[in-house]
Amino acid sequence: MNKLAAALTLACICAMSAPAAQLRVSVKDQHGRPVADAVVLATPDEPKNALHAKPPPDTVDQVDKQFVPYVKPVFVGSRVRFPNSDHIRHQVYSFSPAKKFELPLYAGTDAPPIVFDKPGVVILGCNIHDWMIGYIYVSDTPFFAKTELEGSASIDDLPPGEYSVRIWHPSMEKAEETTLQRVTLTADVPASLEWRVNLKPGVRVPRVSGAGSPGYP
Ligand SMILES: [Cu+2]
Repeated sequence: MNKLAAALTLACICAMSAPAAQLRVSVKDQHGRPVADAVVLATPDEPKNALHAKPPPDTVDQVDKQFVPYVKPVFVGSRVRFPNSDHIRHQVYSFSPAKKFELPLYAGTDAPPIVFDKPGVVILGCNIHDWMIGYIYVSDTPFFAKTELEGSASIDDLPPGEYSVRIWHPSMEKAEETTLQRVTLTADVPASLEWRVNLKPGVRVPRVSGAGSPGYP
């Protein structure tokens, strides 16, 4: 490569890497306890040229007769596979308006991927194991994250600007629209937002994982 070509290449790379902002969030419940599995959604006022040309393929596994992860946020248009890591068969379905589907009884990785092409909450169930419940949150914005066990999450590589940010959790008492917060994101300093949300008690009964759980044919 001659010097001019090298200089041009460098200029292109620099132009492409625009400064990005970071948003850190913390979610707690009415008792001040950290809330895991909350989806955080940041929507810019000005539509941004989303860098996510094609969403990466995602998976929701089935392990020990539970959906793993319990909550899975994906960008609208994403393909999701539902591998079955159990030694029994599952029949995954959803009746949710955002995506109605049913995967006939299957084992292993036999099931074809499902495309989630409409924003909204998709509640997953299994026709064989009534207690199995999981959620796919189909996001209308490419800028989202999910809180970890300590109730925190971070959305990186955001174009600077004005944003509306909301959260969603399967046990939240109020609609996600009530959680809206405004924030201005700049490239130099990470921004932080906090939420305190009321969760309905005792919605989820996690099953003990590991040996001893009986199998079904
Ligand atoms: Cu099942």
